[in-house]
Amino acid sequence: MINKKLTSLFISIMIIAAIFLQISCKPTIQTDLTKENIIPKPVSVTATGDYFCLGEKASIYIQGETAELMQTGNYLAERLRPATGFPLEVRTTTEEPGKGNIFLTLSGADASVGDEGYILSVTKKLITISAKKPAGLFNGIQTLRQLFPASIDMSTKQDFDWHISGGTITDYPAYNYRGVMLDVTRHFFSVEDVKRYIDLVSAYKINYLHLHLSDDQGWRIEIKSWPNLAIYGGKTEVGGGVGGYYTQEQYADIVKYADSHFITVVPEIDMPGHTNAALASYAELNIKGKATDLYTGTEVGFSTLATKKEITYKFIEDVFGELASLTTGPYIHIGGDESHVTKKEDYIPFVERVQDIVIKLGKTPIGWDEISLGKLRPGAIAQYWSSAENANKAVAQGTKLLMSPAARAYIDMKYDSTTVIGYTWAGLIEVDKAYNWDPASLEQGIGKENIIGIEAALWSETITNMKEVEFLTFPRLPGLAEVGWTPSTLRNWDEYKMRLGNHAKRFKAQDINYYPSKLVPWVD
Ligand code: NGO
Repeated sequence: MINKKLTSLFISIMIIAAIFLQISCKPTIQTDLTKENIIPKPVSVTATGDYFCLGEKASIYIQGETAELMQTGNYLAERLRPATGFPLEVRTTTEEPGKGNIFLTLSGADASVGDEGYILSVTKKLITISAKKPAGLFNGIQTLRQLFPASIDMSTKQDFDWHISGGTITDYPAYNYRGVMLDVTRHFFSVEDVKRYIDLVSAYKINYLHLHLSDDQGWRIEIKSWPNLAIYGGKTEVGGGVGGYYTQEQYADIVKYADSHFITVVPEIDMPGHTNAALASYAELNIKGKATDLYTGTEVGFSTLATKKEITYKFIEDVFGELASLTTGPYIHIGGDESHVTKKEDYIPFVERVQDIVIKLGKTPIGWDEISLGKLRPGAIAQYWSSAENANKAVAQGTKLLMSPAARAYIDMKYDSTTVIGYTWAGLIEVDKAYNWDPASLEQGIGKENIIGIEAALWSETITNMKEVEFLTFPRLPGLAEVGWTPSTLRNWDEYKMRLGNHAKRFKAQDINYYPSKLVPWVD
């Protein structure tokens, strides 16, 4: 009798538990995958109307055992664990896992998705991301994160139904280079700051981080063969603050962290202008052999290396030699902008020789658009920022361009006249202006075939801390990331601004200090 009662009680509990589970996995919001607010907008999305529910028992399965795959699986687990509170173990497998799991695989994706593309399929049973390369899986993971409720980005456990809409996303980038530049010279930013920046920008599929490591106001990377550069030249910054520099160990740590987010670091040592910090550190680099004073102002174009002295090229070989050995990516940026006090007849052979130094080290030189005044070496890249004439000169030499037109992509510009920080020399850049342009039709004579990609540039004369970095970066960077990722035929400001409005919740979950532009219908 007692046994019978116990059995029926057990059955009732099981039924209630089953109903509860069912209810707790019922989506409370829409389940149409095509209506999700993904940024950058994917190439193709089809919906089934179904949904997947992530439960406590879910694991992340990776097919294959390479360290990079494992790292990618762990990355996803680490993103999902805090808010879900689920253990989300990462396991390897040789075949498709059972119901309720996430599956990352390097087989099954069509070759047309390329090195960075992915296919994300969500069924009631399984979430599958397939790609040709781990970078593609990582990009698929960024999309997946955006399919969960925004609370997924919170750092503490949230009570939520972690369901996502069913369907298939096939996606790959329009441009291979989607970068952001951070100027760590005018004001110095710590290793932790740079890592947070990497965290935030990688969520929008940015894959290059250009670090502007030297300028008039500071030298920010330890060079063992020329130690004074960092010790003395890194002492201060704009406004006279304490400045700082990265030791080589710290810098290597940044590069490693970026690599683990599929972001390639591009180091820049600006020359022959923008070199006062070096000229203050070593007298012999000056034309007159006398060291300059450290500089904490914001003027540009007043300094130059002694382009006719051999010691200058020894210095460059040493600096780039050390930097190349710390660089896992293909590029070294040689600057070359605004060398107003270098004579043109000195500037041209200088830039040509410096390109050769970089190439000899096995790296590819990039320089600001002025470098196209000289002969550009095969494979070199010119970064268009202000002169369409220079950009066209580069194209005429068969050189590819990295597009950073100041009036669109300089995210150190103010949003509007009331923005407290930022510059105005390239105009005010509201969120729509940063979004509403097509790199391939911006300038006459420059088409998609001439362009490797785009880069947002954040110069730091007017910003001193991460809150300010975030304010100028968000929400313009997600838009610029979409300019680089999504085919222009699929982009439209009126539709984009609705998607962007839905990212406010995500910004808040990550404590991002963003600019709440009036042009965007924010959904809190
Ligand atoms: C210019 C200049 C930088 C300034 C920046 C400020 C380039 C390539 N050189 O861009 O030194 O910091 O504008 O917006």
